[in-house]
Amino acid sequence: MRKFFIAVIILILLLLSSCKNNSEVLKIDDDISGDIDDSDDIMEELDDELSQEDLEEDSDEYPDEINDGNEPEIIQTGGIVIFDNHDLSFDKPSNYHTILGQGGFFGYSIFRLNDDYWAVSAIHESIPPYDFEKATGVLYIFPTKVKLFSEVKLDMAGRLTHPDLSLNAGFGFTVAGVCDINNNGFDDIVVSSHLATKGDLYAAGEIVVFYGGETGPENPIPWNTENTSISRLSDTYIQRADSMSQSLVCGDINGDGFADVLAGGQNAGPELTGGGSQGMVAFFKGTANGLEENESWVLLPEFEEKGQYFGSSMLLEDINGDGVKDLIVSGWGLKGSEFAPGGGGVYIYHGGTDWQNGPSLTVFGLITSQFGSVIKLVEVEDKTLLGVIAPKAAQNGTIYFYDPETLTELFTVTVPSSLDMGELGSFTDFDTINDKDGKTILVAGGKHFKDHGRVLCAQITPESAQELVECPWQPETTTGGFGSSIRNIGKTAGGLKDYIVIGMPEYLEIK
Ligand SMILES: [Ca+2]
Ligand SMILES: [Ca+2]
Ligand SMILES: [Ca+2]
Repeated sequence: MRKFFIAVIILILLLLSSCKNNSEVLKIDDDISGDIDDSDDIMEELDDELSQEDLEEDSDEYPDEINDGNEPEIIQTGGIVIFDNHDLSFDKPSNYHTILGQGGFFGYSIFRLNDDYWAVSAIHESIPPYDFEKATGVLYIFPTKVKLFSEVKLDMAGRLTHPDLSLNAGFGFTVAGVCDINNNGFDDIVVSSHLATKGDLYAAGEIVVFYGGETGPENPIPWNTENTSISRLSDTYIQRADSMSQSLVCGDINGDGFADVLAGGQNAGPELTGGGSQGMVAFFKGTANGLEENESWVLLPEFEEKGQYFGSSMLLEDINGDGVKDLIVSGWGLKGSEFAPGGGGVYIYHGGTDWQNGPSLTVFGLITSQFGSVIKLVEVEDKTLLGVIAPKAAQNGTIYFYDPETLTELFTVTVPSSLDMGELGSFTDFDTINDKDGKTILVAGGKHFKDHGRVLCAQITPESAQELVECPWQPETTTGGFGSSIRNIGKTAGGLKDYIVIGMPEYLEIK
């Protein structure tokens, strides 16, 4: 455990010494919010992000040197909890299934990839586990061909790592796909390494593509570290702390049959007068030989000012039903007008328009509300809504819901004053799931709600939401940042139940 602290301290020093400036250290990760220039605060924030506080206390309590073997051992495993929709009731606890990881924030993000696979990332997991000087990150690929997701175990998963085993690269922060980038009939996946270093450019970021192939006894999952490519920004743009690939989407954007990738980096973009950048989205072209190494073109926000974090999140879906995919880009400091301070915003670029001419639709949040920190398209009854988190709007944040076709606001969701979620907690993620009667339930998490994480529930329709309550089906007490990630992963192959998976990446196991 001591080694872990030394490694973390070295990492923090590295971060502080190599970033463009102090405030930008914090913008590497969209979880680390707030414009803080004081270095004590930075240490605090980084500590928080790396979730060391609990461990630090524990290691003081049980110093390695005098542990006689009788003291409990505390290990940060991380974990996920899986619930099925037949069990989600507003008046009783549910059966649930917990999978613990092997450290490195297992459960940081959760994805449904295709009919056959779903995935969970542990962005700081090491090989071997718990050797924190070798933190490469691991993406666990789980099969959907099981009877019930409640039978899934960690050792059923295939494990993908960064092909170069790069350390502290943020591998698996997000995943896009599946897509067919080389158009060979096999599904490819795109994995972020937004903190990857290029030369002396710390956290410039890389895009790692895993090209799919045949499965068989030797290859239980279609992806492996042999068949990969790495793309990054060209010398024209690449800079320290770009954080490029913190958001990723893929699809055939130019219509040539090869799926392309758009990658966002909230600190990327040409350096502005006075320093800093506004954030940038870059287009990487798919070809028969795989994803091109560098970008072909880029998108920038409408106003030239730093601290807009354009590209912090992205979605690519057909939101107006014309058969062509549309791009949704958020920046949690985006400005709606030249002289207004940034409150965060969302740009929509409709498919078929020249995206470099600017967005078709925009919406902006209240000043300093960090609107757009998380964006997600969710199914509500038979409609798709766009949900946007503004963590600093209201005491515990606000989730705004829009008709994505027009960006008309439909309703908002906040924590009612009757629920005490604590002063610090704000919404960190959300998703929806239909219960067995077909009613849509919004599940909204706060990794600091009640200090260590809690999820709130409300029945919602395309027009309105009931008041949030603590989801009665979750465990009575929750820890480990429970609710920091939430994903409806759908059904098992051939199954009837839907499942929702909730991450608790900071979970501590006491042995
Ligand atoms: Ca392919
Ligand atoms: Ca293409
Ligand atoms: Ca469209």
